[in-house]
Amino acid sequence: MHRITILIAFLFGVVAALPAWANASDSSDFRLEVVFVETDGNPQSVRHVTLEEVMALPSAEFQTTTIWTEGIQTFRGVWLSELLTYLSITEGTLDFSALNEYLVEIPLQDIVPGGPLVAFEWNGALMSPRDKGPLWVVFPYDSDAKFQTESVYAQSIWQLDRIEVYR
Ligand SMILES: Nc1nc2c(c(=O)[nH]1)N[C@H]1C(S)=C(S)[C@@H](COP(=O)(O)O)O[C@H]1N2
Ligand SMILES: [Mo]
Repeated sequence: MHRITILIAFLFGVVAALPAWANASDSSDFRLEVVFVETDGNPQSVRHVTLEEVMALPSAEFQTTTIWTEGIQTFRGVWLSELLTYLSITEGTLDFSALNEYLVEIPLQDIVPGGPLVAFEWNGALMSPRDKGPLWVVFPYDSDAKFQTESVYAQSIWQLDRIEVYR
């Protein structure tokens, strides 16, 4: 084959591969799994929430430092309280788990606007699983000493992919 033919074949290959590559990096196949575990004998039910659904909810933004980063960070996302309202979750025990199977409970009474934020944007960009995304629960740590505790750090779950509701 001529060198030019090889080059053209290579370019066609690159162009053909582009859509798959773009999809892999834009988290469009991400689903947040919400499992309702009924403790009174009813069957459990599962709901899947897309990133687009989360991003369409009323959003909030704040700036804060974190123990994982250097300097002031900007987070944009949905108050966890807003997401619970969207999912009609008003009672129960809530366990949050991540891609790496890390699991933590966040007490319902602590889930208020100005508390945990389900961030989907960090410093103006979406987050890949590699940098704690696509969803990272963060708190406005600098706004109050009550957010600078080991238990709040433990509730700052990144790569969130599942919420279990026991009611
Ligand atoms: N997805 C995920 N989020 C997580 C963790 C984890 O292992 N996986 N560790 C938690 C705990 S126990 C704490 S104290 C903080 C800080 O973790 P680090 O000290 O490993 O950065 O992140 C929290 N969020
Ligand atoms: Mo921790």
